[in-house]
Amino acid sequence: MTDLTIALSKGRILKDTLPLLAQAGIEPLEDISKSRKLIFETNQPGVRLLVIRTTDVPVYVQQGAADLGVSGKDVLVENGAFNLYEPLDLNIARCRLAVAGKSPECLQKSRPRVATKYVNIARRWFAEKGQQVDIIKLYGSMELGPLVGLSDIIVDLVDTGNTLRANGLQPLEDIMEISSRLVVNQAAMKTKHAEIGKLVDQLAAAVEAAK
Ligand code: PRT
Ligand code: MG
Repeated sequence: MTDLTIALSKGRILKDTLPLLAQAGIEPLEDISKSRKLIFETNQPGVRLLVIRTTDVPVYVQQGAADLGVSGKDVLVENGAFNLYEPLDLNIARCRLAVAGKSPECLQKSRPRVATKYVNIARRWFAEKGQQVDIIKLYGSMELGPLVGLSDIIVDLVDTGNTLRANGLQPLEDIMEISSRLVVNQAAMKTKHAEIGKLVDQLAAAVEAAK
């Protein structure tokens, strides 16, 4: 069997990915959540899992250090999905990317300041609307921005809306629906076509079964 390396996003995506992989017949030999290791062997000889930061997954797959990966669509759109195929929507870790603020009036400001880690998506979104904005790059906790006067609005992921509500914010505009995607290195898709094709089919069946 050809070796296959699969890059998984640690955190919330991982939790939803493991059951799909198990359905496709791939199970780590030890409990990932109880380990500090970064590489895990699986019940399938030659198939190993890397557990890394979600923003690093596309990089590993683009560079060919992993053959496949699981990445949030937000990360793929923000950073660009060069040298990658995206054959399957895994329908997990679903949420939406939205503009949020204290009130709808925040959007009416002539040049609102936007705090976000999604600077490329935000820049594009407001440019397409013809709205001038100042983008402030943050690495997390965007919700704090409007509360302390750092920004007028934010662009962030929203699921239940609880985090926004807890901070006195509300969603103002939806930018895009987000879920996690299977990504495949383009060269690996050719050289390991049979193995990867089989895995994609098995994962697609697991996604359907989970619906
Ligand atoms: O820790 P690290 O910096 O590496 O990354 P991270 O903390 O962003 O990773 P993690 O584990 O949170 O996973 C991030 C990925 O999960 C994102 O890239 C999305 O693809 C996906 N995802 C799905 C989400 C959410 N749903 C989500 N709700 N990522 C983050 N959130 C956060 C959101 O930023 C906000 O703070 O949850 C809060 C909103 O949730 P609600 O339910 O209160 O609305
Ligand atoms: Mg986190």
